[in-house]
Amino acid sequence: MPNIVIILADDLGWADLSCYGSTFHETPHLDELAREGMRFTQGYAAHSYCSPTRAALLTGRDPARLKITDYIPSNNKSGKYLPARINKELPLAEVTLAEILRDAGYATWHVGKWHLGHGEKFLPEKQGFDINIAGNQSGAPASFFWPYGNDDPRRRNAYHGAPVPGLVEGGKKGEHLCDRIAGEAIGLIEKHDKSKPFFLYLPFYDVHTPIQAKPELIQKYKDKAEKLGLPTPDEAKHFREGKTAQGSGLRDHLVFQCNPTYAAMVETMDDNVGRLMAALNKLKLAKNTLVIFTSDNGGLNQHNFGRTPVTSNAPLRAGKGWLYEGGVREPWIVRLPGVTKPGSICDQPIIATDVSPTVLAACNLPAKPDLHLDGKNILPLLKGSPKPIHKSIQWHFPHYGNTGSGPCSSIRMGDWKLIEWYENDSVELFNLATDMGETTDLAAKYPNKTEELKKRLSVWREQVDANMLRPKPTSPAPAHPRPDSPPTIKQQEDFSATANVHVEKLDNDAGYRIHAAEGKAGFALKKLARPLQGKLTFKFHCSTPAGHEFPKRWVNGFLTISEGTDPSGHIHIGAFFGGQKKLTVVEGPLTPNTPHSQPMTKNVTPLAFTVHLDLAANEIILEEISGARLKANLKRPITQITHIGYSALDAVTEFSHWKAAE
Ligand SMILES: [Ca+2]
Repeated sequence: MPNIVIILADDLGWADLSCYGSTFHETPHLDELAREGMRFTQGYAAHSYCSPTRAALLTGRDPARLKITDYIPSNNKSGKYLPARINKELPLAEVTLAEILRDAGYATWHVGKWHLGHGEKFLPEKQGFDINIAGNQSGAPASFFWPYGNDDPRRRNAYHGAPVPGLVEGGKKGEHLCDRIAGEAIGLIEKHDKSKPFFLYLPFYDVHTPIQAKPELIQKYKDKAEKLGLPTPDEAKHFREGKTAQGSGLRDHLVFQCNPTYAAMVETMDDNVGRLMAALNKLKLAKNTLVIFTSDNGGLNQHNFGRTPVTSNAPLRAGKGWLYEGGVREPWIVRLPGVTKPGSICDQPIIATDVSPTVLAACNLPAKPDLHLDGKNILPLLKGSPKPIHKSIQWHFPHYGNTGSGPCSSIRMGDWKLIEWYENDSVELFNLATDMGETTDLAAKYPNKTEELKKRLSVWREQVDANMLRPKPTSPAPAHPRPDSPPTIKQQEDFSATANVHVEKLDNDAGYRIHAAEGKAGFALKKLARPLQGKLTFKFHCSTPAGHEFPKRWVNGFLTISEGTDPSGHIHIGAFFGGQKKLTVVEGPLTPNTPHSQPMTKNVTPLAFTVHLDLAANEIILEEISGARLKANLKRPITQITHIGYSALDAVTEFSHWKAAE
């Protein structure tokens, strides 16, 4: 049975490789892989975001059937409707390709990004992988350089930028994550028990954000850009399309590739594909190894929050997060010696959902049509058949995307592609044979074709039991976003009293994340073993969890001290940032209106504070990391502190453990 290597890039666009037309990026090793195998010109991801494609690739089931139709955990935005519900993990009941191959005698290894569920229960080890290196709930590392942000709890939240497990040991300064991951994978191949075939699933974190690359390679592409007369990405971005795009619209984005840092990242990933292939050749395994290379969604051709755009998928339209071709069409290369003719090109549409049934066919293992309900075996195409494999291909996105797309579904049948937009019940129809850039909506010109595809899409949604948008509750939203009733005080793990908050304990010394109820102030307090008196110094910091989006991206974080749990006796010491940007000391229930406030130092986030308390002198000094200080006297002196904790106002805020010194 052949060894199986599936290399999945992250956010790599269709046009990002030289062999797919890039004239700026250099990808000699992937070009070589294509020369040795078959290159698909119309290969697709199963979705326009990460997690759904990963789930489909490993199960042969459509993301809509799996109820994973957005990245996990979803941005949960709503518009005219509430978004569809999603599974926040790949259910353990699903049978993955790793489980089938393990049962068939394969060694099964996961090395890289998992992003299919939070917590121990849903790790790759629970889905058929003997070994998992670097995979967890996270969609991206906090840093691409060792120790990958593992050392800095302030740079991550529960999903985005969570620590990359298993890679702190053995790393060194300057080590790039892609080099390390490929090195770990090569190590497994070198050491493996030769009596067993292996399945290596190698989902690189590259070339997802944060866009970070080796300085010498960045310089190489800066020089190249200059030589080619290319502008910087910030100069080159502008709106090109978006007139008919529905949702908040395509934002500033690149219309050609010119980002040196991204190009450098692409090259590093390409280098590592080369290293892996060299290792297979050296060990004389390449002849008996099926290698599949693709990506999980389209290239990020725009950037939220004013950051520098990354790549362009031109001539395709749009990018990551959209169901236009730029969001879903991918580089797709398959090398299977003895089956794929070197240098062959296939123009038939295929999709990531086809991977599992195809691998089984290549291994001569029985097909699992009861499991792989949506994927097809593409082995006939690999052998050179020109016949279509799919009658149609569908995508389902009942969400409000973080790159601007409104909720929609799409279907491709033959050369036709229809996108159905849910907010206003409209459709667009394109002919990809004559208009691969989806510039001209033909729905009005071809009403019969439009109706046919729309109907087929509707039948398909029924077949896969797709989750749909939900109506909004009819009750009016609260008019005034301030606490309007006494807080409900409850106990939560680690805290003797909490009110209006949900507390998440972070899995290391980062401390806690406090989710304040919408429009409310809340607190979490510990009861001290003995009251504190006299002079005290506290150190703590707070920050916005990375990846939390507006309106929850503001931080209003306070150290709270008190003689009891009654909110009227609390003293909150900390900062409003977001709209107010004020250092403050508040007595009593927390509100943004306080006399004890002064503007905080600009652009200091996360905020580290030292609080000096002198109860005898009735004095509080709040000191920012920058040295800015706010001094306050308490209106109502207190003689002792019995409770200490944190407060947050209408925000999700992360806090370190406070440290007190008498
Ligand atoms: Ca991705």
